[in-house]
Amino acid sequence: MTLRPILIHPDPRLKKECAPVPAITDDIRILAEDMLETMYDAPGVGLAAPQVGVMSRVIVMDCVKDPEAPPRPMVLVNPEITWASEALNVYEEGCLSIPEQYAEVERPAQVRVRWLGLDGEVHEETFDGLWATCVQHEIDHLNGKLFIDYLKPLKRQMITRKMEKLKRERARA
Ligand code: K1U
Ligand code: ZN
Repeated sequence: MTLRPILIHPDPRLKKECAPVPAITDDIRILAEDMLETMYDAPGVGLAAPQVGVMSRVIVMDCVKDPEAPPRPMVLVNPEITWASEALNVYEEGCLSIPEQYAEVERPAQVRVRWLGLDGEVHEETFDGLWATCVQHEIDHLNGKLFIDYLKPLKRQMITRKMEKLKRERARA
C-alpha cells in the first residue's frame, strides 16, 4: 500500500468531472487500497480519487466515530444518488484538499446511493448522519465541486487566497 499525495485547492484537477470506471481491475483495487491508507493517515473520514490526481469515479469512506467500534472501510465505484430526503441537515464540513478550513453546509439529511463494489456487484444503501454528509461531499468531488462552492463568494475567495498562500509556503519549504 502506498500513501498518495493529496492535491490542495486551487488545482484544475479538483474542478473537473471524473470518468466512470468501465470495470473492476487490479489498478482500481490498488487505487482503492492506497486511497483508504491515505485517508486513514491524513486523518479523514472520506477521500475521492481526484484528490489524489486520478480522474476516475472512485470514493472511499469510513465514518465510524466510536474508537471502540470496528472500522467500516467502504469503497464505492461509480456512486450515484438514487434518492435524497426532503429533510436537510447542516454539518460543519472540512476537506483534505482545503486543510484547516471549516464551514457549515446544508445538504439532504439522508441519501440512498447505488454503486459498484470491488466484488463486481451492484450495492445500494441508505446513509444518514455523517455518512450521508460525507458521501455527498465525496460524490461532489467526482463532479468537480468543492464544499466551498456552497459558500458566499467572499468567504470562498478568502479561503482560496489562504490556500494559495499555503501552497506558496509549501513550495518554498
Ligand atoms: O473529502 C475529503 O476531503 C475528506 C473530508 C470528508 C468530510 C468531512 C466532513 C464532512 C464531510 C466530508 C474529511 O475527512 S475532512 C477531515 C475530517 O472531517 C475528520 C478528520 C479526523 C477525524 C474526524 C473527521
Ligand atoms: Zn473534500
